[in-house]
Amino acid sequence: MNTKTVHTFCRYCLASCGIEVTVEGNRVTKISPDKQNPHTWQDFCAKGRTANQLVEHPRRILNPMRRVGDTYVEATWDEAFTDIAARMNALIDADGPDAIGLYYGNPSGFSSSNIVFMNGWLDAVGTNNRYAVGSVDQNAWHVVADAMYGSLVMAPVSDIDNCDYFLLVGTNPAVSAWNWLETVPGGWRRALDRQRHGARIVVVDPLRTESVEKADVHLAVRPGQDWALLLAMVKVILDEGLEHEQDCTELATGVAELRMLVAHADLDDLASRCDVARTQIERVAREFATARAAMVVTRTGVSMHLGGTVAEWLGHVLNVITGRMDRPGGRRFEPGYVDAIRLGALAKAKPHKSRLLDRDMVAGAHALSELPAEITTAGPGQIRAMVINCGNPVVSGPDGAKLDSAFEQLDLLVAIDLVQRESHRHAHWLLPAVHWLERDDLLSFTSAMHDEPYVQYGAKAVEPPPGARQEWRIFTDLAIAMRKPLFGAKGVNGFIGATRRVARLTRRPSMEFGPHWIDRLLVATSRKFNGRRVKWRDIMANPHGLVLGEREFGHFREALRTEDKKVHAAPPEFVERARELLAEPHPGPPEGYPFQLAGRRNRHSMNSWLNELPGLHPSGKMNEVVIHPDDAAALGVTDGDRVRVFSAVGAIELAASVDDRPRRGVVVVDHGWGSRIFDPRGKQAPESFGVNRNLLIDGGPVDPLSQTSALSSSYVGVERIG
Ligand SMILES: Nc1nc2c(c(=O)[nH]1)N[C@H]1C(S)=C(S)[C@@H](COP(=O)(O)OP(=O)(O)OC[C@H]3O[C@@H](n4cnc5c(=O)[nH]c(N)nc54)[C@H](O)[C@@H]3O)O[C@H]1N2
Ligand SMILES: Nc1nc2c(c(=O)[nH]1)N[C@H]1C(S)=C(S)[C@@H](COP(=O)(O)OP(=O)(O)OC[C@H]3O[C@@H](n4cnc5c(=O)[nH]c(N)nc54)[C@H](O)[C@@H]3O)O[C@H]1N2
Ligand code: SF4
Ligand SMILES: [Mo]
Repeated sequence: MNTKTVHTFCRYCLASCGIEVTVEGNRVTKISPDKQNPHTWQDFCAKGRTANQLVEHPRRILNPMRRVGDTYVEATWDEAFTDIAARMNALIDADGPDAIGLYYGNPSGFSSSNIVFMNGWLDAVGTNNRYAVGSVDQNAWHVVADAMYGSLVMAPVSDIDNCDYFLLVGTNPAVSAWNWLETVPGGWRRALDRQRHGARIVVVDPLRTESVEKADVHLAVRPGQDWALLLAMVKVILDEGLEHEQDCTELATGVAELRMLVAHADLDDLASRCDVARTQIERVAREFATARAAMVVTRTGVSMHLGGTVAEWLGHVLNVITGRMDRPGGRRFEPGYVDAIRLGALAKAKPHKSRLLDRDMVAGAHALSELPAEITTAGPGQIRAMVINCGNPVVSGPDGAKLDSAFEQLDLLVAIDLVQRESHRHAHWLLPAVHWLERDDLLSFTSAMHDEPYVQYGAKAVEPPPGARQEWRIFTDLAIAMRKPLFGAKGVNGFIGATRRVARLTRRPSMEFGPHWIDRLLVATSRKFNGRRVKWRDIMANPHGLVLGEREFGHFREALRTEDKKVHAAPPEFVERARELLAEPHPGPPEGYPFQLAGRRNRHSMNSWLNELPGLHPSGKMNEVVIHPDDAAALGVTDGDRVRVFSAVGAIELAASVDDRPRRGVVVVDHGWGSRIFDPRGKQAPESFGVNRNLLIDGGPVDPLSQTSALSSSYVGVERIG
């Protein structure tokens, strides 16, 4: 049999590990780390190693499937587009374009073309009902980047190898691989290497995580109270004059407002809110401010709370006021070969206020927590049809039961995915997607997130099943079938049709308009490194990836998009929200729900998927609720007992694991479990792995700035069953 080796990179998470794929015929037989990759193989993990198991998933959707009663039958793409287009157009004719809604999830960002063409289709339809994973993930960061640096996508990267003091807040890089909105290959390993040379690692986390175990200092913060902890550190630094003079005057504006804010805050009050000793806060603040080189990194443990944006902001403030931006060992701006900030500005969505709650969009989308009511509440603008693009919002978002029942009421639900998961239960159409092992991607939009100038072509290793299609193709064909101009630009559909005819006549598929045209254009107009622009043929000639130049400092100022070209250290809306939080009573559990529910990621799962792969999880593996021994004793719960965890909106039953990793009063249930996998082709019973802990999260309260739900700090009760 024909054997070949393909060098490409894993597209499950932003670690983007370089991999070597052995292919026999059209089957992947082995995936190993590509040690010739000059930049990104070091975080290689079992998820990448087993990626072919998803490609060959026994329940994979192989052709479009249409719901008929309680079962599905396979159909052609023509039948799918004709039916979906007719039904959507009828809804639009009757109710207007907002009758169509769309949710897109995390994997959409790992394709170079998905989101571009999805937005093209959304603009064709003209709907404002756009929902995204951001409100259960990184919105706080977008909001902060926009207000402080003038761009939603301005992502400072970690300069690990020069850092002497790591303050890691709400992140577990030992598991999640230092890759949330940045790609720092082997980031955790490199930080530990610095530690061996004298650097200190401080981790702020309510749990004693794998990262905490290696850290020098653990601050076991009360969930959702990082804002108080970080505000206290800002206060110590400003009150004691430990700030970086020059950056506080020349780089940033707003330091006077920060001083005013902290003047009103009391250290003992803040310490008691976050439940970290005042002396410990003071010590870490002083050490951080006076370290030769230091960085604060804030991630999802910070953002998934009602005060998440303020905490995210204060993390950035600490970096700014102590002179950590654009300096060795701090947070750099990597320009990348593509100017993502410029492209991001071009792609800005039209502003829109949500129909029922009158809220603005955040980063081009409305909050997932608003979606159920937007579907179930009658009136102009009600969503009647939905597309789910790479997502599992019933499991990843708040109050999954409410969203599930809303989906059931839709006139039309279309899911684009590899398999049928929980959120696709009520789908009228299942459209088969293409796995990244079967897809070419040039992820130029994330080029500024790598911690050195880098480019690699994500070559496909195998051909997709003949019935599967990439999302860009699906959105293009759907726009054509609906007779709505892709990108909202008149004439585009006709032009695409013409290129398709030329491609057929000349038998040159590349003549057809598609994402490769955009890739070529982006490379042709890319930034120069060392006076030279990378050429398409250079990229193709370097399948292991190509480091384009040195890590450079000095690009941060020029990248700022604020009008005065300064960092806005105290955006008024953040200051006001901080004052609101300061005026709130001290956090405490409501009657009947004494525990805070935190979450965790598993090295071998990717959010709500991959839990089912035999190569990653022993069969029958479930999630558990982790309870501190003192709490367990008070509840009369012992290790392995079945317990019920309940909140005002839901209840789940699972086994207890008694363990002193969480702080007292905090129970932990890993997210991403409890997503059934259906079998639309084989008609076997659905398989289920664990329970969905997000059924316990009330979607009502959100962080007003980022519209994020309290996914990691909601209150619950626990009781032993039987
Ligand atoms: N409680 C709690 N909730 C959380 C989190 C948490 O830490 N705690 N984390 C949050 C975070 S950070 C995130 S990013 C979200 C994730 O939330 P989502 O993005 O909504 O959900 P995922 O679990 O990533 O599911 C992705 C789906 O995309 C499918 N898929 C994979 N690749 C492709 C592809 O190439 N094409 C198509 N069409 N489909 C594909 C998968 O099969 C899966 O069904 O969850 C959030 N929810
Ligand atoms: N193996 C694996 N890797 C992944 C993913 C995955 O699902 N699996 N997902 C990828 C994605 S989409 C993302 S966004 C990134 C996320 O990357 P990270 O943000 O690093 O994600 P986690 O590993 O969940 O770390 C969050 C930590 O925050 C802690 N935490 C919870 N509440 C609080 C709080 O109130 N305050 C503080 N200070 N800490 C708190 C949790 O205990 C947890 O240890 O990881 C990416 N990498
Ligand atoms: S899933 Fe694992 S192998 Fe893939 S990019 Fe992330 S860390 Fe690397
Ligand atoms: Mo995420």
